[in-house]
Amino acid sequence: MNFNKLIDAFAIPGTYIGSEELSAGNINQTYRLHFYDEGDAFYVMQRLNTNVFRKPRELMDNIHRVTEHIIAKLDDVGCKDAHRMVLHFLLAKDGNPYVEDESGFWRAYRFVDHAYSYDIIQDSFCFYQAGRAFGDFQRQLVDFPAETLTETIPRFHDTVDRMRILHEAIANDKAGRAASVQEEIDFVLARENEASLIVDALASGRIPQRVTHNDTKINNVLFDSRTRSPLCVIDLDTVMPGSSLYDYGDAIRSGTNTAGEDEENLSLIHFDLDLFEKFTQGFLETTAECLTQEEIALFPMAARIMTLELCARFLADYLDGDVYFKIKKPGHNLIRTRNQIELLRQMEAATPAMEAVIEKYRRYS
Ligand code: GN1
Ligand code: MG
Repeated sequence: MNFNKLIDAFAIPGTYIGSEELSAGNINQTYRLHFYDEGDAFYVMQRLNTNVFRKPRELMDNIHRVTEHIIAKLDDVGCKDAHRMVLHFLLAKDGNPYVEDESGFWRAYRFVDHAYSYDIIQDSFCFYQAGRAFGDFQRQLVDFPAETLTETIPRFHDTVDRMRILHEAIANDKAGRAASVQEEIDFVLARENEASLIVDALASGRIPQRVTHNDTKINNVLFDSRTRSPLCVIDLDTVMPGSSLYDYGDAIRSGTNTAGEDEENLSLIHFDLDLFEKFTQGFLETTAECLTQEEIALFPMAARIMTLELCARFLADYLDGDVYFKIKKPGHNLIRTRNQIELLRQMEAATPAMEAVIEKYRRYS
């Protein structure tokens, strides 16, 4: 890949040395570029998948304004490590935070060095730290006018709409798989009445609309490899107006499952209440001044609804013939569906215990 034109368009300083592809992401194509500029300097150059993200300019406008807002806040408090505490996107010579050319839609940001992330939680302290990181993100954006952001993927966490899409997938049965997954379909549809809880609460104004990350999978927190403390949240493609319950719920869904969402052996799936407690503690400590009691009361249901949403999304994609989520083996989306169903079953059984945890930490708010 020849990056010379992009390097020029983004006016990246220093001498370009070389690039390597980073393969972690499932959706975009990502490269790390190495420069020498009175020392080694690294940047990430990323081609956005415009099939998934159909409004790339608006998406970059969202990300750029939100990160600038966080940078200003960090500067205000004189944060020394600010350049590693939030992603810094580069402006192209024309002033836009992206470059479009015949090879695609590109953005560039400073590589965060000496950092790592987890796909599966290693210990409860790191999940506590992740709770603080996602909570900090909410807190830093509490005064950002959410309504000025574009909803770049409409109805992304509208769980009712996700159910409608599942019904459509069942009716169309494009891959001829519906009959073989009747049990999974029944499980998900039996919970359809719960799907509307958050969207209804938002629509009625019972809970506020906020700036939310919307993809708070645990691997989207960067930790400092020297101090092990959280640095920042990454993967800002789905930053949009939403509910803080989406962020809290999806982090619980992805982080409390000790086997991860790709595990096929259902007996290894365990909803870990201790992890639930640690994340909740970290999240509530940092959001104490912004969340309402209504939002906090809905935490256990938020975890369940986000898990139900992923059950519906994975199952619908399996029925459609695996067209959205990348699969690494045959039946991968069905494996993920069954995995999330097992997790949801355990969350349902653990709901009184989750409520007791919330009671314990409510005092922070
Ligand atoms: C996708 O690609 P990744 O891991 O960042 C998806 C999320 C799902 C997640 C489930 C834009 O995220 O909503 O929760 O897979 N992102 C998009 O693994 O659809
Ligand atoms: Mg993502």
